[in-house]
Amino acid sequence: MDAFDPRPEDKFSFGLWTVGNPGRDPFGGPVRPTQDACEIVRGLARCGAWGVNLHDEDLVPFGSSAAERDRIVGRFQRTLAETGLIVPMATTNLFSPPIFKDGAFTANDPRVRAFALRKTMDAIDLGVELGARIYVFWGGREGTEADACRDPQEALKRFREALDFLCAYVLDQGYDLRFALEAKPNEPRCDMYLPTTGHMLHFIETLEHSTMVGVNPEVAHETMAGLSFTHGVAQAMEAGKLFHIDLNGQRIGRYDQDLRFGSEDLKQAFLLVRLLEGTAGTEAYGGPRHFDAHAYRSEDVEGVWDFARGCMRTYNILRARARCFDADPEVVELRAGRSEPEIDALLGGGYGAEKAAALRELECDVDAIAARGLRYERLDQVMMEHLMGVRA
Ligand code: GCO
Ligand code: MN
Ligand code: MN
Repeated sequence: MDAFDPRPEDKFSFGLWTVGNPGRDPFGGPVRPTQDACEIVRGLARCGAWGVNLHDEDLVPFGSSAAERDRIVGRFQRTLAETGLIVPMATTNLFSPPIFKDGAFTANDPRVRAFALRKTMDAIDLGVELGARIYVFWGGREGTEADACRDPQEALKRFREALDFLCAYVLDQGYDLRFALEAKPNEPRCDMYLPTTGHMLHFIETLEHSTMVGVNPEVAHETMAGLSFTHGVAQAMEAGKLFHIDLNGQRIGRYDQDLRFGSEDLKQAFLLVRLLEGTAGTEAYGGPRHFDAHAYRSEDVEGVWDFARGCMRTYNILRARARCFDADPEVVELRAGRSEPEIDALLGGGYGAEKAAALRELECDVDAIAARGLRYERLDQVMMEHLMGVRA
């Protein structure tokens, strides 16, 4: 045990499908045995995790009878009570069953869309029964290869209709549940609808019950698109829409790698943890820190727990490094803004004719301002030295 080992107050969670991933890929079958869901919960508790998330089918196999479902759920609930783990988030598998090969909520066949709604209502009931307060929607197969198969505007309308329906279902049942939409640019489809967190943030504003819907951004997904994950997350936080987050590791330009958190993109991971923890003085994120990642295919079950501990330790180490960085007097000085209250007053609080006139009168030595060095090289190097552990 050391200061970086996870504790329940760190709010770390894993999906059953993450540590339960048997190492299957498009080129080869499983390399690890399928672990029983209750065993996974016990393993997570031993590692210091706080929560476990699931798709309906991770726990209750597709096509189970009602009696079978209740038996499985009862056993799972007993294991949760025994270990103290909670289920903060649940979601629906709308991508594995072959019926969803053309998408679920956006599929052209209305019977597929109806089945998707029905499956999601059942999965919401299951999630709520297990205590989930957040419900994730990842548009697994909502996309195309043959793009002429449907008008992409129609796809958005269908997606909206489905979410409006499901929000109303949740309200009708009196459930205390919020939705979090997860974007991904491609994979498994050639192009997915609503490919980035930015697309999602706008789409949410078009929903009937938009206040109960936020985002679940994933490191890998935004990085696949070559975007700054930290900036996307910051936009979601600023809008009060960061309801959940999927942490993992990813290199730009690759398939969805879902690697151990921080293993490939340490600088971005540092900036992300700094943002989430608010070490620079901004408001911290209070929700679950969920790892949507899996162990290398080289690993046996013991290696899976090395992977899980690694995700959580890296997060805690980065949090400690970010605190040191933001408390460093040199950093405080390098980041100090130039405050000129009179100009700030002109810039803030909206337009006014007098302000416009005052702005026109303001003295601005453009050459002197342009000639001033900003010392961002030094700032970034100091950050790197904190990150590399040579500055305390
Ligand atoms: C992926 C996604 C999924 C979702 C999960 C929960 O690329 O496979 O990240 O893992 O996060 O289905 O919605
Ligand atoms: Mn993913
Ligand atoms: Mn994900």
